[in-house]
This record gives sequence, structure tokens and C-alpha cells, in this order.
Amino acid sequence: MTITLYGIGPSRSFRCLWALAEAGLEHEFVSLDLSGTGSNGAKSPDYLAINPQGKVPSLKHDDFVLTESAAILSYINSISVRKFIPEDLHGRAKYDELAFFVLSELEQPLWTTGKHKFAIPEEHRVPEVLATAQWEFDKALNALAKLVSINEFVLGNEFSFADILLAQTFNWADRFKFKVPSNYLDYRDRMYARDAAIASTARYE
Ligand SMILES: N[C@@H](CCC(=O)N[C@@H](CS)C(=O)NCC(=O)O)C(=O)O
Repeated sequence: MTITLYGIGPSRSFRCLWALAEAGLEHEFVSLDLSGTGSNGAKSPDYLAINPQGKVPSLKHDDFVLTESAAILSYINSISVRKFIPEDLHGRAKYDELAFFVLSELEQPLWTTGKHKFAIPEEHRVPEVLATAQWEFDKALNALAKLVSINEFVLGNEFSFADILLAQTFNWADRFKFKVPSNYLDYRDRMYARDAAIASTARYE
């Protein structure tokens, strides 16, 4: 069984690196250049055959290829002996709810900022949209506070992959200089102090 994760530094691919480390699954990490078209370029023909959008992360498990960070976390959980996503009906549903919320609501203002600052071609960037991003992020934070209360972990009393999704997104917001409440940053710090997170950070630093 060979697992390869394609990604780049502290991007969404960190979610998957971290999850692989929590699960103790051996893997190779291939660091890509996001705009490159040559070898190790995310826009090279070889990589586009794996991920037609030329995005990261992508996971290859023998011949099986999977994209989308949250789907990759679910897959890692499925092949891991230890489980990191609740298995009971309502626990799993609450995990999905939070995962979809992070991807469709919380991270969107961050991604909008990234796209309009550097990720999309200059002629398509709209600087005016940046001022709206913090407002949208605050709105999502208010919704998050109604959805879950974060104690030691975000779902119940155990670490789950929901903690990876949420802590990595808070970290992303902090790196992008968004205002993040201090209790959420404390939670991010606690999660990033886990052995698996520290070991995964060391993979790209
Ligand atoms: N929904 C995807 C988003 C993937 C994504 O947009 N990744 C960014 C890096 S974090 C990327 O590859 N950007 C390069 C590009 O848009 O060309 C996921 O969660 O995996």
C-alpha cells in the first residue's frame, strides 16, 4: 500500500498531512509549485492527470486518486484503524455539518481574499471585494458560535478530524490577518501543539 499526498506548505493540504500523521499512516509528501508547469508543477500535464484543476491537495493510494481536502480526511479515517470521525448516526451527521460549514461558509472569505490578492490572474482580480471579506468572515464566526461550542475539542470530548478542519481554517485566517477571537486562537494553538500537527509542520518548514 503506497500513499502519496500532493500539496504545498500550510495550505489546505496541511489538513491531510496532519490527518495522515494522526492516523499513523506512512506516506510520501510531494511538495508542488502551485503555478509551475514543469516537474513538480501543479499545472504540469502529469499533475493535471491527477487533479484536473491543478489544485492541492490530492491523495493517491496505490492507483486510487482522490481530491478535495474534506473528502480526503473521510478517506483517511476509513482506512485508519483508529477512528477520527464519530461513527454513530447523529455524531457523523454533526461532523458532516461542521465540515460542510467550514468549507462552504467559514473558509470562503479567506479563499476570496487569496484569489483576489494573488491566486487568480491579475485581470480577474477585484480589489473592492477584499473589504467585504472580513465582514463575511465575522458573519460566519457568529453562525459558528451558534452551531458549536468549543471546549477542549469542537465535537464532544474527543479529538476528531473536525478539529483539523477548524483549527487549520483559524490558522489560515490568522495568517491572512483576519480578526479571530482569542478563544479560537487559543483553541488553534492547543490543536497545533499536538504531536501530529508539530510533526506535519516540520515536513514543509
Ligand atoms: N475545495 C478544495 C480547494 C482546493 C484549493 O483551492 N487549493 C488551493 C490551495 S489551498 C489551490 O490549489 N490553489 C491553486 C489554484 O487555484 O490554482 C479542497 O478543499 O481541497
